Amino acid sequence: MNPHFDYTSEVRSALETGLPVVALESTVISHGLPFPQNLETALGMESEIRNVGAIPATIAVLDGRVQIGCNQAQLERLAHEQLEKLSLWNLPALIALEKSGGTTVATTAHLAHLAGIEVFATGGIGGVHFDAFDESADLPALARTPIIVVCAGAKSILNLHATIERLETLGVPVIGYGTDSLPAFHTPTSPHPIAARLDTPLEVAKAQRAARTLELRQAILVTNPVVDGIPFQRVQMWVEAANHEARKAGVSGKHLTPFLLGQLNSLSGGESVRVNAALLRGNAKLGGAIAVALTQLSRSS
Ligand code: PSU
Ligand code: MN
Repeated sequence: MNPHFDYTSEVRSALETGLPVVALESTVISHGLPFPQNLETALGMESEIRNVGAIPATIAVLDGRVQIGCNQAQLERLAHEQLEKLSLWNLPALIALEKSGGTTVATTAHLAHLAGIEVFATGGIGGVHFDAFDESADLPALARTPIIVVCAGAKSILNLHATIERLETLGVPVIGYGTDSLPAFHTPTSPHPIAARLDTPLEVAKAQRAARTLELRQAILVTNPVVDGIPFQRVQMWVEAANHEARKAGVSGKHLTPFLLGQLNSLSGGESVRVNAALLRGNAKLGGAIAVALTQLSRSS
């Protein structure tokens, strides 16, 4: 048992008895979505996972303790309070200072794997920004953390071409779930072809087993197209305007992603947040189904 971890009793017993568990990140609650959609979506993702027979474990840091699973009151804190964005570069210091915050994809993947969780669902991974030298810690974390990450592709605020090239360089297995092109978060398709396609949770579970048996250290990145998305060109227009605003306002570093998402929300009249919430729920549901398939595979072998 890691001395920094606090488990909810539900998640602890699920992990001990080998029930399917899906990790969820919390930066999307603390920084990615506005209140009250952030809380509604956090609860909605948890129920999608339960509905398919798995246990959700939202991961966050509260008062310096790593939470493996959050209860309702803890989710409310993440949704209401002004908290830190916890990436790997500030995690140890903020734990030392007993701070609280939402964990990014990089941090959540690392902590979930350490807790013995095999599947993690999120919205969009971080990647390569248009701003020179700004590359998310999510990419190298995916390169060294053997966990399944279900996402809707990379956020449309990123340089998608550079992001997919970087994933290839890092040797991260990228799967199109029922698609042959990289989903672009708010949009189900993009002009970028994807390396491999799988169509069922069982196929993904088998790919994960193969990756582990072959001793790959990378995550398996399952990209799941949003069902009721926004056309690529329209999102691109908003993204260009948002990036322009960011440069004008001099926003950079860890503030850039939340700033751009906020800009998209106002430019789209709330449409981007609606789609963001919908894709998060869809990814949670698929993560749940994959976790269940993994358990079934383990039992049958
Ligand atoms: N996707 C969203 N909202 C978010 C994020 C992703 O729809 O808030 C977060 C994730 O936690 C991701 C992080 O890991 O943004 C990437 O931030 P950065 O580019 O600073 O690494
Ligand atoms: Mn960054």
